[in-house]
Amino acid sequence: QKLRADLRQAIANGALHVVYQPMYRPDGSAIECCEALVRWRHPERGPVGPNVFIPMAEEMGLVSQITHLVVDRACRDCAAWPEPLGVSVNLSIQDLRNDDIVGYVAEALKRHSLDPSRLHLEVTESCFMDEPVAVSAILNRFRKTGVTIAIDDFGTGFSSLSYLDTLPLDVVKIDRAFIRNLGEDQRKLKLLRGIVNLSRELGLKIVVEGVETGDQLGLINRHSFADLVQGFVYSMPVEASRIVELAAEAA
Ligand code: G
Ligand code: G
Ligand code: MN
Ligand code: NA
Repeated sequence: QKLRADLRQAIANGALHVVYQPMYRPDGSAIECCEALVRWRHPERGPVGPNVFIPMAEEMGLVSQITHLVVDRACRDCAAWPEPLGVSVNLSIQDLRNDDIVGYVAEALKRHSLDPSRLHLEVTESCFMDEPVAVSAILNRFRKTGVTIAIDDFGTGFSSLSYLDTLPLDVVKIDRAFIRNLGEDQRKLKLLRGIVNLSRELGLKIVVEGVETGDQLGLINRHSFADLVQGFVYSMPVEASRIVELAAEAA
């Protein structure tokens, strides 16, 4: 209960922080985009993870305020990075229940003079399962404004593969569950190859998430499974200012 009150106050005070995790070309030769990840440092408890406080904010009806904060910071920070480096923001299902988000995003892009194509929005599979019609309507409106749309945590839900075709998607982010134990598991490998081939046929870009080891990266490269790689093997989430250095080092 106290934690909820503290969260409400942190949101009101803008006391949340945003870090960024780069998505690299598979050979490490460039960073193309960075995922914005929100952080909360509680004055007494220390860091509280978004796995804890995002569901709380959703229950409290406050998650859209967090989204607004993250969108604004992400646009501001990305505008200071070298072009065409992009930034990717996670949306909650609650954001997609309210048309206001489309206008808010457009204003944030204008406020920071950021080209819409540099902003990516990540929506999880479960959003589509819950409310496919409403979600696809709002994503279509976003698409018209020129932002890039990604489906996040792909392969963890039970969504129909037909969503890949019917929704206005540009990017598929394959969940890290697929990457774990990939080396030993022939069936997992075949499943991953199927998803990758299907996505490519549909013209979607593939981000493989949660790549932790050199072995995993090697396997992904041998099979050409990724257009971009995100994971600890390349970088942890870092401060916005560090992204410029990492981008220069990669090049
Ligand atoms: O950064 P970390 O691995 O702790 O994130 C845990 C979860 O929280 C992930 O599923 C991630 O998508 C989610 N998350 C992180 N930042 C945000 C955010 O700004 N908005 C929303 N809705 N989810 C976020
Ligand atoms: O659900 P989503 O994909 O938005 O979550 C991103 C989260 O994954 C971030 O909180 C980030 O901290 C975490 N993450 C990023 N790279 C790795 C990785 O290589 N391994 C693991 N286990 N988690 C990662
Ligand atoms: Mn994500
Ligand atoms: Na994910």
